[in-house]
Amino acid sequence: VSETIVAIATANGVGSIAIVRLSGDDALNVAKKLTKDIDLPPRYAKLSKIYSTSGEFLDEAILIYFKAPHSFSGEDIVEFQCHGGYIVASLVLKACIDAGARLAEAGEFSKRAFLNGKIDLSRAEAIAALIEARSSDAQRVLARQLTGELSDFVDALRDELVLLLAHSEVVIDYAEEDLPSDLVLSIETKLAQSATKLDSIVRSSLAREGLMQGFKVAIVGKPNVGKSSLLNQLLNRQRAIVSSVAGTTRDTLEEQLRIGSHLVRIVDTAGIRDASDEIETIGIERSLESIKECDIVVALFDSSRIYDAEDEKVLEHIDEFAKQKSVIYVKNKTDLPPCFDGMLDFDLELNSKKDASALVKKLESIMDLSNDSEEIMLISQRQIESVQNCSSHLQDAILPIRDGELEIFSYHLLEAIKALTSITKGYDNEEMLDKMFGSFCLGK
Ligand SMILES: Nc1nc2c(ncn2[C@@H]2O[C@H](COP(=O)(O)OP(=O)(O)O)[C@@H](O)[C@H]2O)c(=O)[nH]1
Ligand SMILES: [Mg+2]
Repeated sequence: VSETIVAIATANGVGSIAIVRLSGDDALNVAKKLTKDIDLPPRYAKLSKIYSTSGEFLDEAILIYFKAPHSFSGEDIVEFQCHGGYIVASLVLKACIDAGARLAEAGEFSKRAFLNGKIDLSRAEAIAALIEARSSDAQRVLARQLTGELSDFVDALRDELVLLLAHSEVVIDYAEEDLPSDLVLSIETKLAQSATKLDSIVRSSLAREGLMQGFKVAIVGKPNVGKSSLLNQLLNRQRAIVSSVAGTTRDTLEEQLRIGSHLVRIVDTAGIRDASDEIETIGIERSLESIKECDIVVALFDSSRIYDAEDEKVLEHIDEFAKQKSVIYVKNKTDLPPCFDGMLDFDLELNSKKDASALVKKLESIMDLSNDSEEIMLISQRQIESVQNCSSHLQDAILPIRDGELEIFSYHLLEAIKALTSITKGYDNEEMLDKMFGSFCLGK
């Protein structure tokens, strides 16, 4: 018997409708108490008056009953579509609690859906992330996961690995001789191919992290090149202090904006130079940290001043990471008489006090490239760790199978399967055994 839980499913605030959702064995009883016993056939939308447990009229609402197991959670669910706003839904919620339900914990409906086999873990994660998504990039990635793309991949690979394991378990248990060499070779190849595939999924997921988290863009350059002006221009408001005094921005400032379908987290940094005091030193360290952490670097140079040691320092710091990220080299202050004499291949020319649209366009085209990949996308640290773990055990299984150390091979393969399985569900040893005996006819 499951406790009956209740929660307001819609966001808090003024809106036309709010949904209160009950789930559990007693959901229908609770609903009947509040409606003074209406008849609720499953899957019908039924208009009814709602009363508190002391008989006070609260609201008129539409009730829908989803009979177990045909509901989101797999349990009996009743949903009240009551009037929105700040008060009505919370009164209906309270009435449900007075009638015997308890307040749901965060994620409890989804947890029950998982426990009842309605969704696997990767889908549960996708639902949770979809609700929090702040860009249509993230929505696209999550929609793919919701359709079961990752689950299907995990299940298919898992079936193959379980079969490999079954081969070796059979030999360990029933034969004293080695595996045939062509079988060893095909197992080795399968292990190596699978590990390569998993590594490439991790790599491409990390490279596209910006789709989910927002792309981190760092504006860097020596003092006074116009970094803060550029941030303000991108945000369309005076967020950062702009002044002709070098060293005005002493800390990093992060703001969010949307460019096309992308969420961007833009960071304005302290100018990179030999600092004049302790606070500026810390600010500059943070600037360097931002270069390291960002997806895209916007490197600003002042076309009205000569190329100097400070510009060179900026280039050095960028070069350290240039291979791993996109760098946009910008010649700024092009409205002033040119004086810059550095040998640099600029991607853009700007007047950061006036117009940043050329940069916006460039950023958008770089971020659009991330959307092109057909590769499976892992959306959480949990998924990434599981896949990495699986891959490393597959690699560790290669030598043992070659050397005929079947027990070590089995151990690593089993760990690989466990890691993979943890993405969608718990590891089930019974199932492995069923497969093993189902696919081999031993005649013993
Ligand atoms: N003429 C001109 N001046 C600019 C431009 N961008 C910034 N400035 C000026 O350069 C000075 C430093 O700008 P700021 O944005 O604070 O530079 P930061 O130190 O790199 O953040 C300020 O006086 C700005 O008004 C530009 O494109 N053209
Ligand atoms: Mg500044």
